[in-house]
Amino acid sequence: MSSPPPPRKGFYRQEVTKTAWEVRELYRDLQPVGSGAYGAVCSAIDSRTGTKVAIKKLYRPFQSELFAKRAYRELRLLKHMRHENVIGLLDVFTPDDTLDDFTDFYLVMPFMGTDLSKLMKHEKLSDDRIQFLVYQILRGLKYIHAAGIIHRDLKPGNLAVNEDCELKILDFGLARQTDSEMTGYVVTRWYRAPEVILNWMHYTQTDLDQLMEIMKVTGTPPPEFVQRLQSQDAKSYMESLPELEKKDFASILTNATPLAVNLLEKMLVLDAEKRVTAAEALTHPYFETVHESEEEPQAQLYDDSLDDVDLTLDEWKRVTYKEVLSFKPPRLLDSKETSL
Ligand code: N61
Repeated sequence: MSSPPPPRKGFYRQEVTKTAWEVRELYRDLQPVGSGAYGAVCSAIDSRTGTKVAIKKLYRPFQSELFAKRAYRELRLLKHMRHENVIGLLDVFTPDDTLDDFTDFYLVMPFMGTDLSKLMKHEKLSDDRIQFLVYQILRGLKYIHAAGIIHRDLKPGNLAVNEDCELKILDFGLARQTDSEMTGYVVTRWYRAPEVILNWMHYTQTDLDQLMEIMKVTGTPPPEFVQRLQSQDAKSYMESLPELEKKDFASILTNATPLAVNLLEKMLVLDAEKRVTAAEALTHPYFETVHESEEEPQAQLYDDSLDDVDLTLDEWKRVTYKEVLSFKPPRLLDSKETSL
């Protein structure tokens, strides 16, 4: 039996929950924090700063063209993001020496201790904290949308929060949601935007039920909305519905302040073209005490020209390897400043 080659210089090997991790020596004390079909995440300590980081190892990223495209896209997206309210990359590395050997890479980002889904289960949030959290969500979304990127799975579980109530938008996407996880009275389906449901090509009863729950509040849309729908199935379904009137939000949201109700009336509009944008919502009087236009930057446009192309596995490897090698870490900030 030949023994495995020694780890790359400056790297060490360790088994974490039955899988081999080979990471830079500066990341100490690996602890598993989550896993799924597409990858696994560990927390670690960056020994240069003593700060906690999250390291994601993608599961066999070059096992198929589809996996490779997904892995490439995640790396490119994360490399593009430099904003306090969006997850960004601190580091990316491969333990493989050459393009020919390239099989794995690891994404390093700031560690976030909890998410909004867990936070909401454990505590009742005060109005001030809700205002600060929603402000940060919209500030992050304004940045992401300016890049031309749409988050199609924005939900409390994808909103990471730390002890100081600082929030970052991310996309765990460690596994595909199964149909059964999407069925019944479950949060996994509550946050789908109506246009995401309506643009989906293979509706299940669950999707249609969810759309109905939305329209019980927003009312059914006018015919001009239905005409704009791309899919004939979606059109036929919408035309078959009895007309529903929009509910008075103040009478459903009895615990919300009048300003909050006013903002929600503008955000929860079925027709995405008539809905306020994240950038517009930030200027709403609800945020008067926290909003500062000059402090709400927009991303540069994201180049997605490779997102819809079919490359061979070797080509995906080459473009991904190039992205790994060309990564420049963000400036290491001193402890007074916030990271990324
Ligand atoms: O968040 C991602 N990937 C990601 C982000 C995005 C946008 C929000 C920019 C659209 N798209 N994609 C694909 N990956 C990721 C998320 C969480 C994670 C590791 C990777 O695990 C933790 C991160 C921080 N703290 C604890 C765990």
